[in-house]
Amino acid sequence: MILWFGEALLPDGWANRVRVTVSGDRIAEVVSDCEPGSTDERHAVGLPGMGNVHSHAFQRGMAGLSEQRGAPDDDFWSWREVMYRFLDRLDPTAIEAIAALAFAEMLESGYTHVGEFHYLHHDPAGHPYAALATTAQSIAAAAQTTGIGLTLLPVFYAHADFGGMPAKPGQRRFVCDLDGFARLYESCRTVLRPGDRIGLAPHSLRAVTPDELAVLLPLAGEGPVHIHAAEQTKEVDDCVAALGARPVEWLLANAPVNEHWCLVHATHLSPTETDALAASGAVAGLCPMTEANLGDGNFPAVRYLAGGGRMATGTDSNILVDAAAELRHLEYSQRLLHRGRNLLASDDYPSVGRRLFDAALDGGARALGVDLGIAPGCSADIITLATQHPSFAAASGDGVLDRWIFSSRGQAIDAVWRSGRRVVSNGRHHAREAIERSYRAAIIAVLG
Ligand code: NGQ
Ligand code: ZN
Repeated sequence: MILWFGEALLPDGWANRVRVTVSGDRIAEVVSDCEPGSTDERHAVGLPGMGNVHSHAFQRGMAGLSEQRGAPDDDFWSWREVMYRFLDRLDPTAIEAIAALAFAEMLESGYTHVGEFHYLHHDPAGHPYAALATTAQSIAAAAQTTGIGLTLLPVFYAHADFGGMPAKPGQRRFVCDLDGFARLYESCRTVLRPGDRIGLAPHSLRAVTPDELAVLLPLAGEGPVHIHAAEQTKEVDDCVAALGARPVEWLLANAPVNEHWCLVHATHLSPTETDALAASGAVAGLCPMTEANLGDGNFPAVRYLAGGGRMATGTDSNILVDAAAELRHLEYSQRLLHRGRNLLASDDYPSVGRRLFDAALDGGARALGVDLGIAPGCSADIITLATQHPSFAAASGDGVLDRWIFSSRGQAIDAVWRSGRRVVSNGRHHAREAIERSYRAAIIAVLG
């Protein structure tokens, strides 16, 4: 298959009249400034598919269900109780159906690879399934149905809080001991397809003790390591009390944090931590829509990016799955904080959209352990924008990204190819109808 784009964003920038030869699941050749062949499929704009570094797919099924007041002081922790009650009812079939809708929406919004931070391991009674990786298999099946690339991140979860507190009943589906987890991790490998990846996910410093973390890390090998870092000020305070340091400070001092690591919700950072995290090479996994939804706080993105920090986005709770909206929200969070505009642009990158797209593409690829980009050898993960959308009138180059991210109301994607296969046309996933049917049936069964 050969795709031809009027313009395309390549690793070294925009190029015009670009011919992309796809061979099987990979990009074989990219040539700029050339005429389309008579059978080439022509599109106006080609962009590389993005990486979504943080998803809990099952939470898509409760999107919109936790927006009613339970108590006057509702917060992240009370939301978590609602989330625990929801997940209590999910069987492997429901997990697959819900994940399939989340993954289809990711593809429709421009994400072609997802890091699934997977901790719903055991049956509703908290017993391991006979086949240990049963729910990971549900996730892999949803990835297979939708075509999205998967970096499976099996989560080690052992404690309710700092100090090795025993897990609560609501956490029984997550909890493993170290030996059990090592077996589960190995089983999880068996559900992956070619091109999928696996990475290690110690849940958080709340749920994993320093000793456990040290035992776990060799499992990761050269693969990615993802951990929830500092999402809530309460967890920062509790970490100081228990470990004598703030979570990111502690990790940087006590764990081999490097470019294989992704610190998810590195929200609450001191200026010193911000600079040190930026210098570490690790990726900050930012989930601006979920972090707003949960009332987490604002990540110091201006200082972090100025310090050369790496970042990527995640859809986390999947409250609203939209790659462009995550980037927009990140910039807007900084505008509200600093009362300025175009805060995440720079001298080299006057376009906010381009700066954030490039940063998230690079950080996403690193955190997921894959190559993303329109370049020979990369998986053929490509998106085209619906340039007939009025938001794109007279746009080109970085202006296309700015208009997509800031003004297109989620109707900007036309087609998506993942691994050389077209999975989205006219903004709609090819299997959407069947996926929606299964999703509805699953939600009705769970809530009914
Ligand atoms: C999660 N979500 O693992 O799904 C968490 C809530 C926790 C976010 N942190 C559970 N956004 O952190 O204990
Ligand atoms: Zn999370």
